[in-house]
Amino acid sequence: MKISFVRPNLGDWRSPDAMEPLAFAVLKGVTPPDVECELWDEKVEAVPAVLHTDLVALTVETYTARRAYALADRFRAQGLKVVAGGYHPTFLPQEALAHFDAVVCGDAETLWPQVVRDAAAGRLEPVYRQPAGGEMRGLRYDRELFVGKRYGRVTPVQFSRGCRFACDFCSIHAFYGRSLSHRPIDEVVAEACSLRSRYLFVVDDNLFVNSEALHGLLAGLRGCGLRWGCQISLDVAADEKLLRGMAESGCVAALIGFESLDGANLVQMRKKWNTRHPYREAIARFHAHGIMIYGSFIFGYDQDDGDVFARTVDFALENQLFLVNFSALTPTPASALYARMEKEQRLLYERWWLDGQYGYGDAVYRPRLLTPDQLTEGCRWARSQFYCYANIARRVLWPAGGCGSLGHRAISLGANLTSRRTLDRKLGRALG
Ligand code: B12
Ligand code: SF4
Repeated sequence: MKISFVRPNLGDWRSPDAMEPLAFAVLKGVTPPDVECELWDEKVEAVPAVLHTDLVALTVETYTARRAYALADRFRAQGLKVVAGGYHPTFLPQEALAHFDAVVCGDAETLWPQVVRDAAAGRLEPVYRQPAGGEMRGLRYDRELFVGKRYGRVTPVQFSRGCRFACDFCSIHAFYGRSLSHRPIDEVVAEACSLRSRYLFVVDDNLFVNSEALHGLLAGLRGCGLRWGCQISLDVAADEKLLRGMAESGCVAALIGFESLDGANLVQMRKKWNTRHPYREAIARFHAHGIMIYGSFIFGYDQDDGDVFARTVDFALENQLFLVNFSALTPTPASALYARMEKEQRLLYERWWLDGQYGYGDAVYRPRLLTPDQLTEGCRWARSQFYCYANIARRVLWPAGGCGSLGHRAISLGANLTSRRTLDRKLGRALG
């Protein structure tokens, strides 16, 4: 038997910053050894028009759903069986079943061998569902599928699943619920040390699972000679010992979800806890430890007016964030935000992710104090200001205190140029 794993991109184009799709490393790790596997990753290569295989397995996110459905329709027309997994089909299995023979909801390592057996026997069930919170001990991330493909220098690694918080816009809570689990520290450290790349990105949505787990991980990584980045909640800044541990184990950059400078917005998005950690002081503490900050901001919550864009750009520049993400608030299926927007009848599209009129980065709902066009254009303007060459040069030449090594500057320059280029290419483009 042969399985073709496929990662669709937002559309039929390549992405220069692609990292290995870890979902397939997990699936490959539990696929019976006598099954032949291949990967087609549209982020780094074109997917062939015709596949010579027995089963096609696609990973599907909300932003890639339109493209994934088109590919699935094409492969089904060739008589192939097609399976979907990942966030979007987990949230909307019925939508996906119009294009797929089977949908796997949730994490899949427990069920995948069964799916493969059922496919081989010609009796796939429409829906397989693995409950959240399964054991992560012994998970094997088999990276053989990635050999020879043109991924960037940064290699993804996973420590935990789930998040302690439940921000209303985020898909993580909808996917994992309250469950929170992490891999045994020795397994993660052994994997991290065995990778060819010294540059890692820990993909967890919030690496601050709890103090004990994080301390353990940091102690394990110390002395491994790694340089790594992560996504972590702002409250870690209150713990000097953890910050020191992050720096000593090689952390050079952290993505922090600041989301908004307005307290009422933070309350509305269920992120009030951010208000307990004044942003300027928190950022300065990271910088003092040589950890650069990638700030994530969302525009369009109910307190945002026409001034919010300039205010936020000023904040990001003044506080020497090395990268930012300025996004228009975008309700995704199954999130609390989506339910609220639907109830308030503020959505502009029935399903923006399938709508040919929607372009990446466009507003998809009616904000309170802005028009949808103001929101779309305000985000673009903010990005163009932050990523203009003069500001990139300023950040690289005069970095925040503690982040001035040659290594920091090289990472900052590379990441800024890539972000600038990628955004220019993606913004406004139709999905699919
Ligand atoms: C790293 C990451 C990225 C990286 C890219 C990753 C890469 N490999 O190239 C970067 C930074 C580029 C990125 C970009 C974006 N991302 Co992103 N990203 C992630 C993140 C943090 C980790 C992904 C990962 O490696 N997970 C570890 C693997 C092992 O888990 P997994 O993918 O969930 O796979 C398991 C199951 O889902 C399931 N499964 C998954 N696929 C399949 C397929 C089959 C056939 C089966 C059976 C099972 C299965 O089984 C797997 C093993 O148990 C996730 C959040 C998360 N925790 O997953 C967000 C996430 C996937 N991203 C998200 C988003 C929104 C984006 C962006 C659209 C953001 C933006 N506005 O631009 C972009 C563009 C995405 C794109 N497709 O091009 C959302 C998707 C939400 C949704 N409803 O779809 C997530 C969930 C973050 C969030 N908090 O909401 N992202
Ligand atoms: S802290 Fe981050 S990962 Fe956790 S729910 Fe909020 S946005 Fe999602």
